[in-house]
Amino acid sequence: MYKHALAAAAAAAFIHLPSTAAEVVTQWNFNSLPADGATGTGTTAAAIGSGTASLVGGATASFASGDASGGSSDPASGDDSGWNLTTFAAQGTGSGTRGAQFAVSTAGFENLVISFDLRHSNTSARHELLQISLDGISFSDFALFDADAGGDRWYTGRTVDLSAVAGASDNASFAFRVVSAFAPTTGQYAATGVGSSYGTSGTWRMDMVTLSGTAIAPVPEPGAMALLLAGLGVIGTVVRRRA
Ligand SMILES: [Ca+2]
Ligand SMILES: [Ca+2]
Repeated sequence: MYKHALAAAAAAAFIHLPSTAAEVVTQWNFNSLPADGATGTGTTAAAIGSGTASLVGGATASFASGDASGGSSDPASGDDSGWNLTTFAAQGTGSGTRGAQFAVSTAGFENLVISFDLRHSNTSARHELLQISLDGISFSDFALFDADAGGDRWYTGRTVDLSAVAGASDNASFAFRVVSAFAPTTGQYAATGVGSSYGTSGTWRMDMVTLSGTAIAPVPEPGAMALLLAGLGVIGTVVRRRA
């Protein structure tokens, strides 16, 4: 019994096992803090962690209910807002240029996953591009989503896995965008609603924009590693002598 306790205590002292559980690095829920009972007010400040949400390409935004039209995945009730984007590009122009940008440092994290909810109005663009940037300046297309179930409804849990993207991890300059895009091969925006026509005043309402990851395990310094090995050797000697 004693030798097991000794070994456990020694191991705990020398070995710090890193956690591999995914955790939220930064999340936006767009809800007022403190809650004010009005979904028409909200915030672009991160609810968890830190980062900067901004509009790109001439898009404008207000706040509107995150519960309407089936609701986002936000568990908040009573004051659940979404970030309501509009003023999109004219038909046939500006694919991949208008929407929202989120700058988040991934310093200390790897195995990154981005997820978000997006409600498409009927006259909004049916296709959304997720773009990523490793320097916070130049963005490249990473994933295209299609709101193929129609408009005036939420698409929850849009997800991209960045674990295979070299340079996304541990990067203080990381950023991503969600922007409207032409339907593939057409050079035109498709309206989300069946029978609807695309219009620049269509809306995209965002909620639960989340970057998750796992903490990067610290690399032991050579001195610490030597100490660890020496400690394990001592434990082994003690255990053998007491056996
Ligand atoms: Ca509010
Ligand atoms: Ca919300």
